Amino acid sequence: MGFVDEVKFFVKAGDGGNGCVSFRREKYVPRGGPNGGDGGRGGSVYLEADRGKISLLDFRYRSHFKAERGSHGQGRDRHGRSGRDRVIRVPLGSVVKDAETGEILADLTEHGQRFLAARGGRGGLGNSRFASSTNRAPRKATPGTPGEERWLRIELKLLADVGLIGLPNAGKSTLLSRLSAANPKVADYPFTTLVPQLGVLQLPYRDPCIIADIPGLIEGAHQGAGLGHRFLRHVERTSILLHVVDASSQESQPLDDYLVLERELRAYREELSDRTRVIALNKIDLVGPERLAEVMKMFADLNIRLLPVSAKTGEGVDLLKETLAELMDRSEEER
Ligand SMILES: Nc1nc2c(ncn2[C@@H]2O[C@H](COP(=O)(O)OP(=O)(O)OP(=O)(O)O)[C@@H](O)[C@H]2O)c(=O)[nH]1
Ligand SMILES: [Mg+2]
Repeated sequence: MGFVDEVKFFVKAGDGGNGCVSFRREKYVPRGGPNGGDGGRGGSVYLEADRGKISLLDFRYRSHFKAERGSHGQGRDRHGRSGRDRVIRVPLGSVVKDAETGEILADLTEHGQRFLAARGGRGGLGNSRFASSTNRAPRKATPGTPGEERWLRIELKLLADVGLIGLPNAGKSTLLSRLSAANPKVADYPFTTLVPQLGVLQLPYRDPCIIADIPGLIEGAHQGAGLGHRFLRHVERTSILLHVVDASSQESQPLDDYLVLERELRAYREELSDRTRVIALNKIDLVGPERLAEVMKMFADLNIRLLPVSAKTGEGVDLLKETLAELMDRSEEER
């Protein structure tokens, strides 16, 4: 499938190496002093956000990650080598939790941002550290401390500016391919899109706008109907929700579809109800001008930006792009 957005895995940092007990042995020095070196530090395990990663797929093949242990100290005051750190690359938007308590430990949203997942153990001290005027030949050294270990969870919440939502077949993926260079699968059956897709909308004189297309939602999604509502997680952080409604369906269906979607959004997260919204009234190429006027009237009371488009022919798409650009500017000002 290529897209994994929830994983559980185990991290174990390297143990510290032990300190060493050793004494000098030289021909003409009868009682050589202590020369046991310290143990090396154990390697740590880090998670690092990487914009090149789009999913947590790597974790499907591997659930245990270990950093190298520190080497033990040796005679002649040789300290043990430190263990190498282990860096696990994760996608931007990775929310790291303690798998046992559910506590959020980190939210990795910027490229290069790191989280220390398990700290390496400290190296033990060699016996040369314990020499004193009263004890010139200490037989004491300390062991290294164990590296930290724990179970973690990552829940990926994609970072996008605009979230495309709608019933199956509304034309979300077709619209994404119009707005961006993305080439998602499009077909005339429901649930064509099974996992979220990202596209980049290039706007003149502005930062590119990232659009997330998620699988279609149906009534009862919050109770598990269809593919359920878990993919809504990926629009949680978007500043704009772009509703795609099929304008070509009969009677009051376009408005009913919209209302179903809104109910599902609310059932998922109440906070989503005050997110900026735009409605793309799609498939207008299938609708005559009179019916279009009728459908638009149904939405009039909602007081939400309504844009008639055809994702298929491209009609209205430029105006939609401009509207998104304007709303993006506004949401940046508000921030
Ligand atoms: N006539 C017409 N057909 C459209 C338009 N937009 C999409 N379609 C068709 O509608 C069907 C569904 O389109 P998709 O883009 O796959 O719909 P979706 O909302 O992504 O569907 P799911 O991924 O299943 O949720 C396809 O057969 C498209 O060709 C449009 O503007 N006009
Ligand atoms: Mg789709």
